[in-house]
Amino acid sequence: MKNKMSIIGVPMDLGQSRRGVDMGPSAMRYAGAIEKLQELQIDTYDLGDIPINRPDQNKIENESNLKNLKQVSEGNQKLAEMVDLEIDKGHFPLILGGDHSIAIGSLAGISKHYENLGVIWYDAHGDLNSSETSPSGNIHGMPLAASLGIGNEELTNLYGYAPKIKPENIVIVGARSLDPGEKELIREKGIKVFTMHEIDQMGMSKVMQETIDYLKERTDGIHLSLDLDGLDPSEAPGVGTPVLGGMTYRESHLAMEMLAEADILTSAEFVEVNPILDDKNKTATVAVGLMGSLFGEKLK
Ligand code: 6HN
Ligand code: MN
Ligand code: MN
Ligand code: MN
Repeated sequence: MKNKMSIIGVPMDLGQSRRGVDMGPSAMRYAGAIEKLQELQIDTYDLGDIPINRPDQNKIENESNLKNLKQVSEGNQKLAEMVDLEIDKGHFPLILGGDHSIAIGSLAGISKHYENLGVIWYDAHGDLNSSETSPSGNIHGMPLAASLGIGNEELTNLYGYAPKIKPENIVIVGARSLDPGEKELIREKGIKVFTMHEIDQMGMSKVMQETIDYLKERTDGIHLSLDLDGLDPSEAPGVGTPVLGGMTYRESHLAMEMLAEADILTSAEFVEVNPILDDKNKTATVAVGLMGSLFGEKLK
């Protein structure tokens, strides 16, 4: 991993319907994210938060069924520019969300730099909906599809190009809530998914080893997109769309340690931390604990 890291906060809560996830970057900073990285001898540049415009309450701006499309696109455009610039400087981008709609901007800025960007999508959900298949109209359920070039053009073509990633370069880990249209897309595109069923049967160690081996041979960079709702809500309660039966804190630590050991990541993001729904900043604290393992903290 690169020794220079740029931290970019994205206080975005417009990709879904529960307010508070815009405070995710603050919650993770409060839980000691920056200090943790510095402890690990990483040269850390905290760039602060990207400004996110709020929709005008007096005006109905939405012409599509996607909630806050304009503001979500604008925020993601700024994020893409910033991420692109940091990679140009040779820095490792670490993005703090915000709801998962921000992965559209992250991937738009990152993927410019790679022919075959790999993506590890650590999440209870597939985030593979489009305007046609979405049950909610929430853009945080669409970033992976948008990055594949599927869905509303303002999202798929963000930052002026599409697609950002290829289906064969994606691995979803921890899925346990997939909508019918998402399942169909997974089948159609042959996307690799380790559901909770496979994690239970194979164990996290084997799941991560297969993920690493699979991506290592076919990609030239790997982005980790970690949605805190991938973890079980008993250990990460501060999320907007919790789903029972998730990955444990220990399994997640192991996953992060294996990624650190393999030294394959070129960027990462931690999303969906909502301190309003949380229990004494537990979820942000879990996120920072996982960052520690991901960036090389050793137990002995
Ligand atoms: N997330 N599949 C549901 C939807 O509304 O499309 C839930 C999406 C959750 C998205 O957690 O990032
Ligand atoms: Mn560039
Ligand atoms: Mn997600
Ligand atoms: Mn999720």
